[in-house]
Amino acid sequence: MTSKEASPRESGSVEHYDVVIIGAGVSGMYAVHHFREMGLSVRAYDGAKDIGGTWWYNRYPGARVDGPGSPYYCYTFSDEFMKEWDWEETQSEWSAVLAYLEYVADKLDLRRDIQFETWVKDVRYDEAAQRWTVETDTGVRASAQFLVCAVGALSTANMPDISGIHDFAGETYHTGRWPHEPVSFAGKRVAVIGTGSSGIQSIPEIAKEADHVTVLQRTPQFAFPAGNRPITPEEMEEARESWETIRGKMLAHPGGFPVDTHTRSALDDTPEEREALYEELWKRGSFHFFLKSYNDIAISEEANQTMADFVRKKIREVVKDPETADKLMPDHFVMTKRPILENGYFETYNRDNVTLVDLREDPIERFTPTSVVTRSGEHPIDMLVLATGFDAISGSMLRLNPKGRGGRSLKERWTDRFHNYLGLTIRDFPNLFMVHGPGSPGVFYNMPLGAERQMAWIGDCIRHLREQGQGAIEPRAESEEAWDNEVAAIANATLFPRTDSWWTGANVPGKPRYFSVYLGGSLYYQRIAEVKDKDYDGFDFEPAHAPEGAGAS
Ligand code: N01
Repeated sequence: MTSKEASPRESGSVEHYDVVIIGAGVSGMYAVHHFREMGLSVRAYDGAKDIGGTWWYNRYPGARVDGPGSPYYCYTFSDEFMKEWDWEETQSEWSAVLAYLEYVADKLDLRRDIQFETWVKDVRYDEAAQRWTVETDTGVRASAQFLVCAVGALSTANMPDISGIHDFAGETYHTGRWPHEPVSFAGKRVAVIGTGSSGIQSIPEIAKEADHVTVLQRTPQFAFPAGNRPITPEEMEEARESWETIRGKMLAHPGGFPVDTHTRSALDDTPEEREALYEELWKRGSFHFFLKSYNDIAISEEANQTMADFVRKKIREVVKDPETADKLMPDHFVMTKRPILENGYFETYNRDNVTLVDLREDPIERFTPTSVVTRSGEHPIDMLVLATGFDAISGSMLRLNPKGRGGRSLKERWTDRFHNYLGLTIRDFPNLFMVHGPGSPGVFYNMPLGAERQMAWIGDCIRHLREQGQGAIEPRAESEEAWDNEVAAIANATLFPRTDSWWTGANVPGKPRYFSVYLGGSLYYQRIAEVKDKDYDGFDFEPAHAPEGAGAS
């Protein structure tokens, strides 16, 4: 692969780049490649020791791709990767995804433009220079005309605010910050808080080894068979041969996956027909249940109930103790919390060494150095696993807390809503671009592909600015308002906002409570292309204060 990257300049102790990228996960890695290919000088910073972002940190037992899976959770821009890389399972383990990302990083020699173990402490916009200045905890300082925040939609761990939790003196781990050293559960009594994807993936694995597992469940969840299986060499070969067609399908599909879209309502079928389809998809596992069933499960209460009842019935069939099964019955609209793929989760409750505590009836009252005490009594424990998720979508941007025009911080700007335009830009924060942030399809889209598509738009925008002799771009206030209304109108036509979830910010106390994801799927990419084609409609430009190259690289 060719690269025509420019060199950075140094002045004093400040390094100058065209683009600074924050984060070296799936999106940040692609950003390094994309902007380098444009001939821009780039530098990425990441607090971790190596590439991978969320895949670097989420290495708890059982962690796997819990989406439509391999081989389509991957970069699509290089035919070479598709030709060379063999995926071995449909729901790849975290280590296989990380191995793939390492292969990509080696292939593109990405690490030479990434500085690891470097936490960005402060980023602020210098209005006179029309540049971002970056301060890091290693003392490295940088300046760039453009700031790309690839900080991760699921990166900032949500530490539960449970009174007395710090009184517990035993080992404590968060699934999203799992240690790189082996963790042994053997002979230990383990409590797990949280039954989202991370809890549901890790609990069966922990239970196989631990002396006892106490699951502290706040909300019972719908979970579907992961249906993980090996990918045969023939299947891999077939995917390679039809890669062009597959890629075309991914680009056309609302979620970025190579599957046909739903065509009919659940209510068009008789109960028998529905049951037969649900049964067939249940047996196939993975995301087939959502991608290949009906088009109105997330829209119509009645349609939703047909699927919800089916899954509740399946849970009852598996869990032998009726009282435990009762506690496991989800009572929200199915799909309106992130669907979860499970590998033996419900069967785990048939084991003698697993106890389920329903926190809604039996809340945590306190911790002691050696136990968790709920209303009904004391549970002695040696280890606490927090599978409590993330301050998702907006949390990592707020943790970065850039300071824009007039030194105003993002925390001050985002008190009530996550104001943005196109899910990419924010007023008062010129030349700053978000990837997978609020207002974009982010977590509702195949994330590597989404990153490629957002980066293409950002690259075009940078090129436009440079060609037009402009120094800065930022959205107008009315553009942000109109975009917010568009995002809300799409979401409000569905059942999603009616359930408490990390999509609505309900998992983090004090967070603005609304559905901030653009739910229009691939329509989003049409919308941002329209804005570009209309010469960046809805944006204000500011002419370059100095010719490009003076103060910029
Ligand atoms: O987090 P979650 P996650 N007291 O927010 C509970 C992706 N992912 O890490 O539902 C008690 O879903 C909380 O309860 P409630 C995937 O997109 C991908 O599991 O808020 N309980 C919930 O049960 C996923 O959706 C992969 O009432 C508390 C749990 O903790 C997303 O990441 C693997 C609590 C958190 O569930 C997040 O999943 C894993 C409290 N104070 C995840 N606070 C792969 O693809 C929270 N909870 C590999």
